Amino acid sequence: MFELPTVLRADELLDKAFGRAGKATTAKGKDRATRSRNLAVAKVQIAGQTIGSTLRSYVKGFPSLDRLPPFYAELIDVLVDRGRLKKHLGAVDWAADRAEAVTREAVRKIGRSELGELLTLRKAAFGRLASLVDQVSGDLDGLVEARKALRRLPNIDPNVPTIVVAGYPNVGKSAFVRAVSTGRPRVAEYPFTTKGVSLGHFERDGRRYQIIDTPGLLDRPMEKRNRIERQAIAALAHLADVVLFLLDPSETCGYTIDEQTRLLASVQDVFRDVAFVVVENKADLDGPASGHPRISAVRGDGLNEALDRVLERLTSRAPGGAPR
Ligand SMILES: Nc1nc2c(ncn2[C@@H]2O[C@H](COP(=O)(O)OP(=O)(O)O)[C@@H](O)[C@H]2O)c(=O)[nH]1
Ligand SMILES: [Mg+2]
Repeated sequence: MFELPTVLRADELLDKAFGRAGKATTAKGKDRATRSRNLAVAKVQIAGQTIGSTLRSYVKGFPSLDRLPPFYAELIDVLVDRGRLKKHLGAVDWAADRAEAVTREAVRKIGRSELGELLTLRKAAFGRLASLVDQVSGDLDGLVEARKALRRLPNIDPNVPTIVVAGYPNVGKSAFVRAVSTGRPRVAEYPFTTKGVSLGHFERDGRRYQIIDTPGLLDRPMEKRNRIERQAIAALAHLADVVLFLLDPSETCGYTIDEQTRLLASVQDVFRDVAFVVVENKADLDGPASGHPRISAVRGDGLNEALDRVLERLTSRAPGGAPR
């Protein structure tokens, strides 16, 4: 989801900075002393600026956590400790400032130095830069880990109206998502289920909608959830504009209609502020009628009508009744 900079660990950053500085082998100047002094200045500047600008790019490259859409903010809270991430970024920002200050100071000193002091001063500057980077090495490790976690977030657009599909396993959720979305739904990694989310898109009247199925999250009783799953579900609640709940009255899914109705009630309890549309799938098979619209995801019966109902609920939920 997030394009985050590759974060170097402390030793890698020092290799990069001092490696670049080492490539400078000559400098201009009217005499040998000036050339040597200018070369020492160049080496310190290259090393210091590489460290400063690299560290700075990490601070700029991480998403500003306070301004994220609630869906992502909630997910990120489960994946990384936001307080610690802030602390890591603060430390790295401080080190970038210090690297620039150390560099300026060393350059000034070297500019006024005698030929005999150049090597000592240059080495002292390198030593100070190295110890600065070492001081934030734990923070850089923290950023490396945070980046790994954040990159795994699914690419779901919180600004596109979103339908979340729920219901017991084998009621036909995947079949439905496949039947109504254009092309094959993409399966995106979702950090909380082994199967990922399947994400489909469709268009109606020139507007784009996304429909997602989250295997493992909204397909069994809510009571049995651990804390992390609860938070993943809470994140989904921010994202969902409508929940489409599928029942399977044929019970070929392996769950009785009573069990399915109980699951519906418990999902409704979690998604309190979200509109629900309930439909019965597998209309091509025998089963008791329950008064909900009947569809068949595999045969295609009633799919457009089901989507119409969903879109009605979407529009009626928007502020002032205006389509969003
Ligand atoms: N007869 C019939 N079978 C269906 C229908 N929709 C899904 N199925 C079947 O039910 C099984 C489970 O479907 P799937 O979409 O994987 O369910 P999910 O676990 O809820 O995603 C598969 O064998 C599907 O072919 C339907 O409308 N009619
Ligand atoms: Mg499925």
